[in-house]
Amino acid sequence: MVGRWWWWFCLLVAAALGGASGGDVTYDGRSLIINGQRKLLFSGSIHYPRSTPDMWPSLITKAKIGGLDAISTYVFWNLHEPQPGQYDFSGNRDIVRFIKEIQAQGLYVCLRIGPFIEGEWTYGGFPFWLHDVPGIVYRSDNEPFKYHMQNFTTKIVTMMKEEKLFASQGGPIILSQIENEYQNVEKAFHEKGPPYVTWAAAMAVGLNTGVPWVMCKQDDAPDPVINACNGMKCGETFVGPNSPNKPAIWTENWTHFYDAYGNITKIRSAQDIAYHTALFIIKKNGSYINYYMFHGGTNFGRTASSFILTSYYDQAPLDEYGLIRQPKWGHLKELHAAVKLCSQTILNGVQTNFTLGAQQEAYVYRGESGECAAFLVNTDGTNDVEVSSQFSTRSTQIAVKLGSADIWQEFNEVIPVFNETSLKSDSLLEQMNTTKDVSDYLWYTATYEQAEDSQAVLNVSSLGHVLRAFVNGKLIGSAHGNHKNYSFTLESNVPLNSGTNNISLLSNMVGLQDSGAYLEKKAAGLTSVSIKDNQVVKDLTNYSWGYQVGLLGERLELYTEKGSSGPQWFIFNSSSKPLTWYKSKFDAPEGSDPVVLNLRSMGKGQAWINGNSIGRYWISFLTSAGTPSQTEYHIPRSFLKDRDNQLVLFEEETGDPLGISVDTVSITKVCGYVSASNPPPLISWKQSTPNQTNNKSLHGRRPKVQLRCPPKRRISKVLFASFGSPLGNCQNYASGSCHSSNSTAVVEKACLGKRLCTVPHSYKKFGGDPCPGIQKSLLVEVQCQ
Ligand SMILES: *[C@@H]1O[C@H](CO)[C@@H](O)[C@H](O)[C@H]1NC(C)=O
Ligand SMILES: *[C@@H]1O[C@H](CO)[C@@H](O)[C@H](O)[C@H]1NC(C)=O
Ligand SMILES: *[C@@H]1O[C@H](CO)[C@@H](O)[C@H](O)[C@H]1NC(C)=O
Ligand SMILES: *[C@@H]1O[C@H](CO)[C@@H](O)[C@H](O)[C@H]1NC(C)=O
Ligand SMILES: *[C@@H]1O[C@H](CO)[C@@H](O)[C@H](O)[C@H]1NC(C)=O
Ligand SMILES: *[C@@H]1O[C@H](CO)[C@@H](O)[C@H](O)[C@H]1NC(C)=O
Ligand SMILES: *[C@@H]1O[C@H](CO)[C@@H](O)[C@H](O)[C@H]1NC(C)=O
Ligand SMILES: *[C@@H]1O[C@H](CO)[C@@H](O)[C@H](O)[C@H]1NC(C)=O
Ligand SMILES: *[C@@H]1O[C@H](CO)[C@@H](O)[C@H](O)[C@H]1NC(C)=O
Ligand SMILES: *[C@@H]1O[C@H](CO)[C@@H](O)[C@H](O)[C@H]1NC(C)=O
Ligand SMILES: *[C@@H]1O[C@H](CO)[C@@H](O)[C@H](O)[C@H]1NC(C)=O
Ligand SMILES: CC(=O)N[C@H]1CO[C@H](CO)[C@@H](O)[C@@H]1O
Repeated sequence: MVGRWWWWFCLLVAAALGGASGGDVTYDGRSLIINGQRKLLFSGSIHYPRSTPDMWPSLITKAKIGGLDAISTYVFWNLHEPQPGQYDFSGNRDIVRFIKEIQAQGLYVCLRIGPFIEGEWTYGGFPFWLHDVPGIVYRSDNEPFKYHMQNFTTKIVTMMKEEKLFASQGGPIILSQIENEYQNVEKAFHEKGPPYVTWAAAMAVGLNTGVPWVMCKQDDAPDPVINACNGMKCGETFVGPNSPNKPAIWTENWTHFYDAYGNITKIRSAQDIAYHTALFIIKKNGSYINYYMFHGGTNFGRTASSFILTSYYDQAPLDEYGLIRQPKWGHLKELHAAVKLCSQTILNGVQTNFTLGAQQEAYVYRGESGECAAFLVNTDGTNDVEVSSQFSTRSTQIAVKLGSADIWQEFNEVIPVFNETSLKSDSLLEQMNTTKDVSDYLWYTATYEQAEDSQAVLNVSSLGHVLRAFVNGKLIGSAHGNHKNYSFTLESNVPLNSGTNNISLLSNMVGLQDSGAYLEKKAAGLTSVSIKDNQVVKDLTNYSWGYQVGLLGERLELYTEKGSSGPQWFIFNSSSKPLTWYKSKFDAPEGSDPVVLNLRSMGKGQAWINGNSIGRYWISFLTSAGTPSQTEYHIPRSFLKDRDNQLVLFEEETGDPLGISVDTVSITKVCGYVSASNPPPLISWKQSTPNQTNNKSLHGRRPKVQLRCPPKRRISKVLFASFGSPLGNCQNYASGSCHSSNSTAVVEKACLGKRLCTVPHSYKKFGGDPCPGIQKSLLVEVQCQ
């Protein structure tokens, strides 16, 4: 998609800048109106529980410098109300603190209450206790559900009002969301769907927040609720507001796409995001664009939904750790700055458009006093037009190796047997209904009598997600589903002893499902078990089963300070067994670079630092390229002390903890590229003939390469510099046939020892034209140290 681009041009700037707090918020067919003024707003999603409170200020600052006007967040019901009527707003659940931090930095807030949020968040944000409310049918015209939805929505709105956080009260919240992409499931609820939409809208509006509500992906959102678009290409796909006096709002312009275990990250280019954003403004009269995500962060603990990676939207403009990701962040920043300069003309002017070429169009906005703004759009997706770009390379350095056996201790999880379990049933129980989601794990145990030793085949079907089968204490097989299909079967040879055999099947969930209709009816766990012995199949599905919810290590809270200092631990035994807890200690790496736990040598499990879960890990689930989806797991700095940090792991497979290291992450290289025809020549025209281009092209800015190392780092080395016709791009380059021999010397002089430097694309600077008649580019990569 390199070929598509937009460019802008703005005359007689009528910039109106204002503070972000307070004021009446209304809207018309063009935009939100704040304090009587139309607004063209860029927003970005940052979810408070996917980072830590000490990270919030810098994430918000980087969003603001990147040109955002607003931060959008969901509200996470299952974090806030883990039990009915018991609320938790501590630590990274402190939504009021998060919103006040945004306010302090002068940005607006879009509060997406839901309270169904999907969001790749376990159970779509619903607390699991809803499952046991008698007669409940989620997200439909159902009294028990509506009661609890209203109860929680009211709780949040009341809290916000008490803290005076709505714009109508002088606060930063300018927009709220009720429900989430309901139209996707509405049909499944038949006649219970439409009245629910009407009810949800009226309930929300009745809470009198003084600011507008939106429903995303709900084309028939009832007045005065605004229908909004979600997706990657709202500039092409949005059907438009359902009333001429509602503005076009894009609540989720996906900056990337979420990742599941086994998936290869699909990168969405900066140019593609910016192109579709510009298109939405131009073609759909868009006036509010939210990037989903601007910062993704981390699914700590058990908060990821089924099969979703612990790392969330690492490819967003701010990466998982909050580091700026180039070129995405910088390219969007330029778009924002460009649009901002002309936003009043765009919002209040009259648009005309005309053709410049087969696939090039110009869109011109003219204001009342003659000011105008133009966008040039190239829809040609095939012809390569390289946009000037800045790249950064992130790398990890090993800080602490945990490779010596004497720093580790272990605890072998006990495999339960039938007669030691307290919960019994004559059938295979549904997993979530049995665990109530207090643990990922449920043991199904049985005994099996056998006349003589034999080789049999165990056959288990599961609705999800992972199974490890043990017979007489030995692992005989494992199997798992995937993000597309949670179901799977396990078929495994099993040696049976004469007499009583102990069958212990560990069924393991990797987060609850976050989407779809009738979530309350979803099922997981085992659905059939049989043993085939001597061609005779014995069906054990309706059989005497004993259950254990969770692990012994969980009951002992081995991951807490207290549990990890208990007497259960033994010295490390290098012959690793499945289902083993490991613990060790390490000192925090010096400095302030983000810290990760590199679990490259492990299989699957969960990790805790000083009692805080840093999430599930799954190294052994390989992508089609044969690599793990994620090996580095974020340890927020605030989880660490200077010395003696307690690391506890529960490993389900036979991982080797001696291969683990604690690493730091930093931007070590930055690269810039610019070519002569770049930026594309801006056009000017006479106001009387707007469809005529003046063939005298104007360069708005002199092309240059700008290099910027992260804070506290300086340019220590020029890795590559070529003024001429370098081949490739920042990710893969080489010198071309034309190359100024002065390239490296010129860049070294301009850049070495500096944090920031600029190298103009100019013959003079390089001591002359190295190859007249050939179009020149400049590509520079430097090391930051
Ligand atoms: C919400 O429910 C709780 C108990 O579950 C109750 O104490 C509270 O009054 C309810 N709030 C509203 C606004 O209905
Ligand atoms: C994972 O990859 C598969 C195969 O390419 C694709 O069908 C699926 O949509 C991907 N899932 C996610 C969550 O990216
Ligand atoms: C955008 O707004 C203009 C002026 O109000 C209107 O003529 C045009 O139809 C709108 N375009 C879309 C796609 O709604
Ligand atoms: C002007 O814009 C409209 C709406 O996007 C489009 O249908 C039309 O083809 C455009 N005209 C030109 C000349 O680009
Ligand atoms: C379980 O069965 C074994 C023998 O199969 C027996 O030794 C043990 O006492 C039983 N445990 C319980 C709790 O019944
Ligand atoms: C959950 O368990 C209860 C009884 O324990 C049963 O009545 C109900 O049908 C079960 N629900 C599901 C979805 O299995
Ligand atoms: C395993 O069990 C399933 C479900 O009962 C059955 O469909 C399948 O044929 C069985 N496979 C074997 C090899 O017995
Ligand atoms: C089954 O478990 C019981 C209780 O732990 C144990 O006494 C017995 O030896 C086990 N049987 C086999 C064949 O391992
Ligand atoms: C999911 O996997 C199960 C077991 O492998 C298989 O029977 C089923 O057909 C699959 N479902 C889909 C939708 O692919
Ligand atoms: C725009 O161009 C067309 C043909 O190229 C011409 O007929 C028309 O007069 C022009 N419009 C203006 C306002 O100059
Ligand atoms: C390098 O710069 C010097 C002047 O500073 C100039 O004479 C020379 O031609 C330049 N070399 C190239 C290859 O451009
Ligand atoms: C990756 C992905 O699912 N992209 C989707 C984004 O949304 C557009 C429509 O808005 C779809 O066409 C894409 O497939």
